[in-house]
Amino acid sequence: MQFNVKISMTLIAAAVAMVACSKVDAPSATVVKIGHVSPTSGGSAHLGKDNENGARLAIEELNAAGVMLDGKKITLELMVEDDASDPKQGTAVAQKLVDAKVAGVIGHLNSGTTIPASKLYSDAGIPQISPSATNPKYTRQGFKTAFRVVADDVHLGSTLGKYAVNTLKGKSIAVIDDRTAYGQGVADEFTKAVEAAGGKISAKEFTTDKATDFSAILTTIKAKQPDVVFFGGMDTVAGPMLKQMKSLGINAKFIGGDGICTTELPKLAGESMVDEQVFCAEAGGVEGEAKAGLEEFKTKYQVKFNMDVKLYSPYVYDATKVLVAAMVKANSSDPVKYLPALAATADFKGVTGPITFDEKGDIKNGALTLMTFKGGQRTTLAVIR
Ligand code: ABU
Repeated sequence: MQFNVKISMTLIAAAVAMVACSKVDAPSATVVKIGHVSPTSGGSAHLGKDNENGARLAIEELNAAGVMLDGKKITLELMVEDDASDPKQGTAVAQKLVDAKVAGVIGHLNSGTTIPASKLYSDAGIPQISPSATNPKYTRQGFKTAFRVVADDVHLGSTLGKYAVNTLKGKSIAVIDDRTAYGQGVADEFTKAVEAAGGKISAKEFTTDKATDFSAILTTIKAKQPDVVFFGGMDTVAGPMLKQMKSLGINAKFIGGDGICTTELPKLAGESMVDEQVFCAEAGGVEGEAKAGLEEFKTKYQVKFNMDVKLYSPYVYDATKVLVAAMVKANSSDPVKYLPALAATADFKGVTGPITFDEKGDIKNGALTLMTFKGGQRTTLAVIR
């Protein structure tokens, strides 16, 4: 009798231990971690937060809809990191994500952090989709893990260079860049296109992505009587630059790439920015019926975060959904298994338009949206492919 009680107690203890173990193990078996990196501190923190919001919205929707892999419902967990737009911090947080064994990474925002981080993800075999880094080098390193859902600086710089000469009729075009991988790269492509279109670059100056005083370079530029000033850099620097151009009496058109093409620029430039003075291009765009999906996203974003989309959150949202769609297609979150499905992404219906990757991992037939600002609002001039 005593012997039977002992056996029963042992069996109960074993059963309790099994239940306890399964309680500890169950969540980790169903959680799939996805990394997101952007600058949420520093000068581009507002854009970094915008990107992060896009990823949060996508993950929330995917979890609510329910994602099944290999017959099990999984929970997607977003692991967010701040690279402060700094290449060294970018590789440090990339290593952190590699060590955490994330299944994929969305990011980074800047070319200067995305390119060095991509080597770490490639070495670890972790797929990465950048929603906003436009330097062409990112997808030209031969890494099978690098993807991008926006057009690159070759497309941006060449379109804007032709526009400066043929449409703005610039006769004396000054070029400034912020010496980052993005700023310098897009300025070089712009310069090539201006010269190819028969235009004249009258001045070439540079600054940094943290500078606030441009009086020396703007004074040099003023002597060349520019009618167009191109800036390769971000909105945080472009805003004060526009203010100082006005103070110095430089009444030139101001043109730049996607980094200045944000809904924040009018706030950063204040009264100094006049209607149809600034021209820029977002590295994506939709036309016709496809605009409804993007507008719906913008409304949803406004309601959830109580602010407007600043620039690239719709592209982050799409990139996150593309990554998870490839996992679903491969029925696995193991990068070895789902990477081929990701590379084969074709005609994914995103809010930013159809997404198909080419052999480098770039978006096929990517669009640009040429814009100006009127009454403090971005106004679309044309969607160009
Ligand atoms: N494409 C503009 C902002 C991000 C970057 O490429 O650095």
